[in-house]
Amino acid sequence: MNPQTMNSATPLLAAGGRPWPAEAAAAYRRDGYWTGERLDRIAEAAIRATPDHPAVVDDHGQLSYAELGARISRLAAVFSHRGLTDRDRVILQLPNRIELVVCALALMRIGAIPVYCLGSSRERELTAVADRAKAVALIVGDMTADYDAARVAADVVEQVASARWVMTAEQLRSASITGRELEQTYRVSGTDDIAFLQLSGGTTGLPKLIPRTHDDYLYSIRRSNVVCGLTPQDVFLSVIPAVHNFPMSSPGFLGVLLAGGTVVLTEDQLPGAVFDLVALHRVTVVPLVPPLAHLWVNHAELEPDAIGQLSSLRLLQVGGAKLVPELARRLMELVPGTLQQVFGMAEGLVCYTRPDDDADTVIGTQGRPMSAADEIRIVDEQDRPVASGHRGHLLTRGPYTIRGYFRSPEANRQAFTEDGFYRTGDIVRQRADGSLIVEGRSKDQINRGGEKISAEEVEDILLAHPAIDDAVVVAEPDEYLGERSVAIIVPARAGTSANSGVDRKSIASHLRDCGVDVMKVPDRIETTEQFPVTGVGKISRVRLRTLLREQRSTNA
Ligand code: AMP
Ligand code: DBH
Repeated sequence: MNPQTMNSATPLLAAGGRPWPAEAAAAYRRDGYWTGERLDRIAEAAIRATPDHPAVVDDHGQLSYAELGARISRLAAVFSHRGLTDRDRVILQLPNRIELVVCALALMRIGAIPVYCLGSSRERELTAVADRAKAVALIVGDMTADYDAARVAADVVEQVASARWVMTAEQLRSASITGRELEQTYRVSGTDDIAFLQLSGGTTGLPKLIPRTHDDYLYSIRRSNVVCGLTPQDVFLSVIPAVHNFPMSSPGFLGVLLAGGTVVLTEDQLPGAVFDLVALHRVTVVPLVPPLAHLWVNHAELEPDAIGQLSSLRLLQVGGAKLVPELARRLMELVPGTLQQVFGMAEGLVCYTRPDDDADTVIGTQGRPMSAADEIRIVDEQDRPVASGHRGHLLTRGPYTIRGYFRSPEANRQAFTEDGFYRTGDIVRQRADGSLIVEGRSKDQINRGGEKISAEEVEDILLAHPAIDDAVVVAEPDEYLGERSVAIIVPARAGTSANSGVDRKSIASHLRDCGVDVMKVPDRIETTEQFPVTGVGKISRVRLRTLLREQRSTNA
């Protein structure tokens, strides 16, 4: 039963990323953070203890723990039969359905490495990611009215030398149901090697790949389960796409499978339908991003009777982007005693407010690091620690925070200090009790309701437009999303009549033609003759944001 561990000379993490230094790794093992268990066995205890308990439910059906276990081993055998093997990278773009859970665990069972992509990813990003990961296959969702995922994936296979085949969600479903159940032994790498790759919201031209190991990720899940007090009675609802790090691991659907609870996945985000699901399944834990939390309070205000549907909730988690105190207060009134702020990142560090924190802490802070082994530094521009309680750049290191992105030596030089701290790009202040308050950001990123967009990536694509001479993308406040993206464009002069072809519609269609993610299309387009510059002649984003603010207040 136990998979053999391969004593490979170069684990993938060492070949393509940056492992923890041997000394740190030894300490994490010695102190019990890293336990040598495999992520794909996360549901094993519950499969044995409570085989009939519901494990995963979606909008179409459900699986007990015994069925989940059987489906994982069947699909693992199918993948193995198709030639997939240890360390093969596989792009996974699946919606909130049972097969996402089965497929991710089945791939890891044979040592293959899922690369999680969002449903909004299109050809450009999928190609870049498949290329960087040297993916051998793509597994994508069913065809919808406006997106033929299999066709786009086939185009990616054409363009990426390593990529060989595509499988759709429908094929996956039938394979995991009809495949032969074989409890096989697979040769797999050690638990300190890469289990899967997450995409970073990133600040550079293309998304970076975040390598997470079995050891580090399991620790972050185990610790999250303790902080959140998960039990087999918990019923967890993922309304946000479950491939995000937050609903996957903080404590996420994986934490719930570890605890032996029930995971409910839905593709429906409308609060009316979601409230019905909460009532139907007696949901206890829900992670939300601020825009969804906003929808919840608005819905409850319009339909006060609906509030009763939420009576089973014990933990309403909000994270991914800053929760403003006003919305936090309204949530506290909606479901008293259940709010938890979560400030985390796919690179590692996760902070929680605790269930017994006082109201001020829950409303006014983004929580404190979950582990005693999380090292936090708050520094100025020269990496010198700021005075206690002052704002500064947040750096972090610990047993579940990566030491480097996958195959990105250049990015790693900027994103990590020499002694291995990750530069989060967040500006924070720390209270005496350890709680962090997120005050802003130093990275060129737009946090669009929890979805991170790299300004540089969108700028690069805009610059390829024939009617655009120069372009800068910045965030501006949005009542609902928190932030939205604005592209400020200098239209080309020679040969084109100024402004022609630079309205949002034509730009949106240009971006779509380039295969850009749906959510990365700027929400607003502004034109200008030239950009303001800083003292050293660089384009001043700060000055651009101020100009936009001034413009808005004159227009208001
Ligand atoms: P990523 O690195 O793409 O996983 O995104 C993580 C980033 O999301 C963090 O570095 C923060 O900028 C932002 N973030 C996540 N949770 C919160 C939160 N609760 N409040 C403010 N910002 C957050
Ligand atoms: O935004 C995030 O990436 C995030 C938010 C909350 C995260 O990765 C997490 C919790 O684990």
